Amino acid sequence: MRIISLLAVRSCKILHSLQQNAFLSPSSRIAAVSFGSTATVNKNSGYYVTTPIFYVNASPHLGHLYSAVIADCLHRYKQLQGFNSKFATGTDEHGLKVQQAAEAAGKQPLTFCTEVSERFERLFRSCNISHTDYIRTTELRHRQAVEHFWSVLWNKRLIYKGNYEGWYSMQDESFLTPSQVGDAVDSSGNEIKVSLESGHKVEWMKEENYMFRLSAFRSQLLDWLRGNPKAIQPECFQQAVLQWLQGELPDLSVSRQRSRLQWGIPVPGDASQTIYVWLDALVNYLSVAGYPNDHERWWPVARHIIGKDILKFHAVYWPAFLLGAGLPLPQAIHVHSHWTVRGKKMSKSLGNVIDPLEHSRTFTTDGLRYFLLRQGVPESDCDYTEEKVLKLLNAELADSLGGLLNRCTAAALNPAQVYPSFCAQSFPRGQGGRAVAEDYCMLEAVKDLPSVVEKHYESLHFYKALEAIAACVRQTNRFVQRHAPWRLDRTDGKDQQWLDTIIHVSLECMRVYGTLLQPVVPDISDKLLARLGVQRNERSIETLDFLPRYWQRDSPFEGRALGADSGVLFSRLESPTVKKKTKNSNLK
Ligand code: ME8
Repeated sequence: MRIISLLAVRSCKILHSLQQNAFLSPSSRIAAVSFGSTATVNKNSGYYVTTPIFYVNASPHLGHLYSAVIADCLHRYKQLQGFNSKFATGTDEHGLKVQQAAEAAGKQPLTFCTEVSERFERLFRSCNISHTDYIRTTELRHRQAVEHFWSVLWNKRLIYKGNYEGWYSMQDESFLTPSQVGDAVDSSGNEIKVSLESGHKVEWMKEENYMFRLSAFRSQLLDWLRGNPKAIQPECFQQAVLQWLQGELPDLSVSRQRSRLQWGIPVPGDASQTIYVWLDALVNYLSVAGYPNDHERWWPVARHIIGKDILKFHAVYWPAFLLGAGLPLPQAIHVHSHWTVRGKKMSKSLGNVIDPLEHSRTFTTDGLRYFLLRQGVPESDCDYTEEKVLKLLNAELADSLGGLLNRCTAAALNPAQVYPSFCAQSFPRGQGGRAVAEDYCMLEAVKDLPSVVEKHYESLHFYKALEAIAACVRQTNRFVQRHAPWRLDRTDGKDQQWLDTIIHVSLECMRVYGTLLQPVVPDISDKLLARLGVQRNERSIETLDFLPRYWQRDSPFEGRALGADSGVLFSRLESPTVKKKTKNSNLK
């Protein structure tokens, strides 16, 4: 304590990092204290990002792909920064609603789960989701992790046998207090009780089962959040959790009678009970990290991407379980909001569920990824319509970025098909050349772009990063338009030098855009960078050195042959195509 207060006098930054580290494992805490600050990022320590594991009671929809694309983008970005990054996704296969869905399909639960899980895997593969692990809760490695985790909590007397009586929502697999329940009428006109948060039907449940001492963790959870303002991001969700923690926090039922729920992991030592599906599911993050024998490397660097619907499970139950088990808490929980379709929640009954595979075929994989990240705002719900997708992709990928590449690499302007030379007299650092004030503004903007984009990628505000890139692409298009290189006289030496300079600067700008866009649209970026002749080992963000010739440094690109022309970067999408495809899909 004395050491902490002395350090605090010296640096509040260090105090802050020590407060954060109050929740690290003892060994990591010692390491953090001895290094003084956690500010220096240690890339060797790795990075571990997860998506929720998705229920297999229904096919994947757009929202599932959205979470996976966010996590994929973060993972790819971290890899570009040189981190050894691990990325896990998968399927949540136990519980009552999966049991009932299998029954309704007339299939054995495991056969049913395998079929749906494979649909998720196919979708992710086809959308370039580059996960390094795919976990299914029916796997043996997971069952062993859950059993071990349960035994740790049991041995610490944090689980006890009790009587649960209260409301339960099967759709959410969630227990609710009376204040979280309201009245509604179902489609047949019957009066029912529903969860105020999700709108799903709830039922009264009375059972003897195992309870977790959640109430004992309230003050530790509050301390964790108060000491870690970025534990849950964006901030509005951290505030929501702090609010919940002001309310009642009853102990949590963590098992169901096996007679009611057979499809799940039995409680160790009591085969008459099945482990609560959320406790089972949350442990997946540890299973992937190698728990219980080999998790020291990955678990302390874990970050969860989740939708706002499952915040309580991740920001209250999960940290309480982890604290109980003596494990470090996740580095951060990144929350995103939901997609609606024409202003309505996606639902089977409304028939408006968006099939992401179908739409990735219509708009291309990169097109759909770009749209989701360009339009998705973590703090608020976003609306999906095909017209919006079409308009955005045509404007930003086909016309703006694709058009720019086309102009600067077309044989008419660049007959030698090289990265032409930069002429310092035409574009001097001071005045006297042919460049005008707006051109210098553009250089400033593109020079700053990597740090702007990195800041937004880091906070998962991808839409802000993409907005900044799109604005720079527009500036570069204006730059080319302004100087109309096609009007220059190639027989005039000075004109030729200026023409080369315009193209050189434009290609340099595009090299920056292509590099920064890699985590979002990997195929398009690859095509763009390959066309510019940028080798794979020249595509890291760290070594991205924009327009070195302007700062009187050598450029490895100047004079280099361009890569092969593999066609337009992104083909314009035609409305009738979209309409026709949509019509067909509606007929299915
Ligand atoms: O809750 N918009 O699985 P789940 C954006 N198995 N994202 C959406 C969305 C929408 N309209 N709808 C769903 C479960 N999502 C549990 C998770 S984790 C240990 C267990 C995304 O199949 C979002 O990430 O219901 C949400 O949190 C998740 O899918 C819920 O998927």
